[in-house]
Amino acid sequence: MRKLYGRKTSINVQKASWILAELNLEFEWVFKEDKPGGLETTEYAALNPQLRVPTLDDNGTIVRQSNTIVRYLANKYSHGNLWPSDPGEAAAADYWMDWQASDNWRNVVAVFWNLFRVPPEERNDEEVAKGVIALGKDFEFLNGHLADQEYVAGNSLTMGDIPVGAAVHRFYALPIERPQLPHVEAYYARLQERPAFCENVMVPMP
Ligand SMILES: N[C@@H](CCC(=O)N[C@@H](CS)C(=O)NCC(=O)O)C(=O)O
Repeated sequence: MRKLYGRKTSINVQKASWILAELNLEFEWVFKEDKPGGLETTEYAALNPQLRVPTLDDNGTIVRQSNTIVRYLANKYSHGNLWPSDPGEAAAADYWMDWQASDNWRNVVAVFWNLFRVPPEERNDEEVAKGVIALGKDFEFLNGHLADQEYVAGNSLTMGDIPVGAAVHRFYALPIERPQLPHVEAYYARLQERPAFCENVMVPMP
């Protein structure tokens, strides 16, 4: 049986459940409705020593790290589709996955963590302000890239869109000021035409 360990409100878990749904792969949820924490059990540590979600158990193959899960599923179940058969296109998809997990992620965390995870009296307003500016620049960069193509690696959905689409949703869900980004907005609207995106990513913020 295929199992996905994680909460529906975690952006990293959303990537995994979105691609599973996109590929029509059945799975059983473990911890679906849990709040953050509660992962510190010896059983879970054996699956994910870092005590993080998501973890995928694909019929006995244990896969950790959200973007690794996306690559694994695309490679195993979607060659020539979500996993582009052209190596250059696959590299473009990979590039945007790495952009999300490195450059963009640290700015999302700076804002999200301060606004939603730390008590108001401990909030670092300077970090939030810097993060909001950095996020605006991040998505202006994506906006320029999407000016003449519909998805991050061309004109069809690939694995690259899974992390980036989840990050775009998180960006628009944050209570912050944003620049006008017509191409990102069109991309976000395009993703919302996909039931798998709506059901797995467009869930209320924690
Ligand atoms: N780089 C990891 C990050 C995983 C991560 O930090 N997950 C968070 C949720 S977004 C987590 O497990 N937090 C502890 C918890 O939810 O209890 C990935 O992409 O999978």
